[in-house]
Amino acid sequence: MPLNGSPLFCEWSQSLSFQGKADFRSDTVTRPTAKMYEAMAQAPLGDDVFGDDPSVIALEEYAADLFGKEAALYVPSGTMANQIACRTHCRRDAEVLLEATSHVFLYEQGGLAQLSGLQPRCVVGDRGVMAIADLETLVRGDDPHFPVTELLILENTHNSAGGAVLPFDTMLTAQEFTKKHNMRLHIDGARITNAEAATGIPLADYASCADSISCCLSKGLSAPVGTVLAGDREFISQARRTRKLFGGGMRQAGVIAAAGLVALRDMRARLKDDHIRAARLAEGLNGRDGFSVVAPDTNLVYVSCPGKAHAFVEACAQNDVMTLALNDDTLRFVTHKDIDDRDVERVLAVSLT
Ligand code: TLP
Repeated sequence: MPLNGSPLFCEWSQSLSFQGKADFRSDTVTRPTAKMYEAMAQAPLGDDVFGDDPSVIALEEYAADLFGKEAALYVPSGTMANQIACRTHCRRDAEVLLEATSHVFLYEQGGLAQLSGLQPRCVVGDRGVMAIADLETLVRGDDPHFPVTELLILENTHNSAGGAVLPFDTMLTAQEFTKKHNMRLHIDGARITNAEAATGIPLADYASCADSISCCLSKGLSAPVGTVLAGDREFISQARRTRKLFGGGMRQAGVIAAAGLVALRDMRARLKDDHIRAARLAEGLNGRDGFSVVAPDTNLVYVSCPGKAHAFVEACAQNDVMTLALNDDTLRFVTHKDIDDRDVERVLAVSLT
């Protein structure tokens, strides 16, 4: 039965509203679509730890195909996908090269060390882009004093670099570099679908550069929860073991995977609308009140506003606009499905005076 007309759906859709607030804190706040609720209500279920949940299997097969990889794994979050990938790719005496402002390094509680005993080695990038040639000197020689340089992580799009799209050339160079040194390459592709929307480069092309790639379903794609991790069959089978170790085996997970499948199939095409709104917001905020904003590639708008971020968040709140101050000098606005043109104008109407 279609859910749209049912009383249950009406109840749900009321709880979907942001009570009149425009929530720019993250694209993670996006609510599921009616089609997702419908898919969830009708999802055939099994037990995913036994490997027999048809809705999880359907999502994993679709994701593997979309990313041009042999297999994929459904996991609860982007953080878990990254941590599973690192743990699965690396031996215990390994070192991981990654960008100094990457999500894995900054925002995952030092999980590489906490969960897997891995040593991170950071490289400062330019808008998130590491100069791959500079990594050559970081590869450790064969010496029992040293950890083994085993993994390189790239983040695309790069969150802290303002949702910057990593140039495809950089990804190809990184692939060459990792192959040359018998290393693995993981892409934190939490927002790789935003890169796809911005460049038109197919997800499978991005994925072909790497040994593994994650893709969040719960950000701009609007599923309530979940991330897919794709790679070759052997990697995914080991990753499935690691997922269990990390407590990510989810039983009747089909009920959420069904929404994830709708997200991956239907929600990518609209992401460019978020990019257009982000560009409009950036343009409108740049130069006012001493703010400066670099034109965004995708849906993240970082605003440099020395000493004014908390005051602006407060002024926004007075106008039913929610946003984040990363510190008192930097604001972040994120556009997504539940932000429309009027919401952008609401931000632009906020004044500090
Ligand atoms: N990013 C969140 C916060 O954790 C900062 C956000 O609101 O942007 N990789 C990247 C590049 C991310 O931006 C995020 C989430 C993750 C991984 C982790 O995803 P989740 O939140 O699902 O664990």
